[in-house]
Amino acid sequence: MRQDDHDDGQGSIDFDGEGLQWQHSRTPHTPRRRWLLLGFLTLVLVITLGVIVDLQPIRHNHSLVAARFRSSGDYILDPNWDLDAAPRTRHYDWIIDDHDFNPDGVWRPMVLINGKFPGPLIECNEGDEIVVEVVNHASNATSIHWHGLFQNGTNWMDGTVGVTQCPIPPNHSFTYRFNVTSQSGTYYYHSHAGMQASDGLVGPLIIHAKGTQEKELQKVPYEQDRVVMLSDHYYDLSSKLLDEYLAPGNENEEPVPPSALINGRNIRKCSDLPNRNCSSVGPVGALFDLSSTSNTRLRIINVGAFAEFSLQIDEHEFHVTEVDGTDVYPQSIHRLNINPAQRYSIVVTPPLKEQNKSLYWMRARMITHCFAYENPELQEEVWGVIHYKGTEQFYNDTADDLTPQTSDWADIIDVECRDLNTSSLHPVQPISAPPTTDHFIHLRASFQIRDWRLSRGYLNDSSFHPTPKTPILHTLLSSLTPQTIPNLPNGTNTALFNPETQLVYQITGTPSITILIQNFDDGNHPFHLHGYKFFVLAQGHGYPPVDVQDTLDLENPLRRDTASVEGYGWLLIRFVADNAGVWAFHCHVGWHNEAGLGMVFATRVEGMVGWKGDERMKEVEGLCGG
Ligand SMILES: [Cu+2]
Repeated sequence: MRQDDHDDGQGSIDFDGEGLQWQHSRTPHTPRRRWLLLGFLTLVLVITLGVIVDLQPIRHNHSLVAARFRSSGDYILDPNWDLDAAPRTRHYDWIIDDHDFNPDGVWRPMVLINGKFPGPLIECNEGDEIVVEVVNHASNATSIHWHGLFQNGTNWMDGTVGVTQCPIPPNHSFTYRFNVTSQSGTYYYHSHAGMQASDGLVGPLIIHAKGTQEKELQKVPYEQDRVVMLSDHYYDLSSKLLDEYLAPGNENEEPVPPSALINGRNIRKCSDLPNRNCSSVGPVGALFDLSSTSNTRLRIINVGAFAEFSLQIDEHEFHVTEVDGTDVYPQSIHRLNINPAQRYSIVVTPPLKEQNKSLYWMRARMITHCFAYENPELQEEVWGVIHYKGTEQFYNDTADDLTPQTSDWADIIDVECRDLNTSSLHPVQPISAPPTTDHFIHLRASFQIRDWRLSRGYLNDSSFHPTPKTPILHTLLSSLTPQTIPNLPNGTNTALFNPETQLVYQITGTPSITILIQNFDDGNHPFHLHGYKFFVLAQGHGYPPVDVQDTLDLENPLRRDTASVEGYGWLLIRFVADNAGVWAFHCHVGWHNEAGLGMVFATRVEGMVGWKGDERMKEVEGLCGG
């Protein structure tokens, strides 16, 4: 039965899918801490469900939810974009404010940019200058980080509270201003103040390679280009959930998200959520109108706080062509696993007309295996609709037929939380990794319960604790003079920072740095390095082979800015430390980052002399006064 007949917009296509049903247990969600206990039983269940459920077409006889999917112009890249335009400044005015909003039906407090969720699209050419004036009308302090951007020469615009800046207080404004150079592809921005990103402060940032380069770097031709943001979704403010998560006695039990969104949308059945203020009027599912005659590039971004997603479009294989801003030779897959803060472009080819269908489900599943407990409100899947324009003659225009009749892939879903296997993805622009390394840094990642029964994240013996009002950059700059530069030591800076709470690894020159992270925790950690792309040399489960450094393929490894170390696994990355500044290196699971799973690299420190008096730097320092 249809729950409402609300008409929600002009010029939009509404599919009131009478037949949509949500099957709540299509994938198993076993709390990871009970995995050993439930091991065999779960395995049997997984296989049984996989075989019985996955092979069945969508049924229409129960759990009916009146579902509406609306096509919208949001996050479609401009088809007439001028790739040859002279470099220009792109100016954005943002007002950040508190709002009550119900992206999936459930009302919750959020923090939004210009009242929009997710935030507005930033689209620019390589070489452009981005200027974003942020006016903070919200009740809490904020900041914006430009995820994956090198910020070469403008480290102070990185937007990381406690590392490069003080937060922007309520009723204050701050203007971010930086050039976008030497990179293109799919990025995003998000608040880097606490876990505000999870309260709504996220949005896409797309950089076009100049001229004909973009088409040359993308090896599968496409005509349409758009952004698909996936995110887990909570019903409470992150600050409230953080208090509970970080409280004494909580053994790193991350809050389990009850819901998930595609481009900020989902449709929950309010009767499933009796304890929530939920209204079905308003929310609409994401619908993507794609051309039926040419390919579409979908830039997938996981903007969520915690959950890894597995994304598929029923009955479609697609090509992966970009990873975190690195164009790669296409590889065909049918399920894309994406961890928080990662980006992948996929190019989708319309199916043959003989298939007689114009509507397909896009399914984004949260991989629930790494959730710490059962959340009764959890709906682990969010579905969107892919609609091929101009193919309406192939279906009857009745309500029932407007529900996609497509079927899931039959193969078993990978339940582990780990990165998509990227070992066979190779960049189109080849760069060899340095054959040797100048610094080898071994980080043991763990969660430990120490004083006051507090569980915290550790890299070796350090649990990062930011001091928002004294950012690391500012502290470091006060000590830098032309006289001190020649004698700067390399390694952990214990002179200025307490390594137990602020591990700052300081390096001069442009050496190659190799980091081996070994994970002694059962959780998955997508590590992100600010200011760089690193080479992903190897990753795996268990202990790294003793000769791992001798067996690496350094010819043209994947370059990205966020790579995961799986539970009880390891990750080996290398980068050339040529970007002057202080750069956070941290787990991008918001909860883990707040629990201290991070550190800072201060690189090419000699290049930072003179920043102290820089007029642009002074603006940032102004945020710390008062
Ligand atoms: Cu983590």
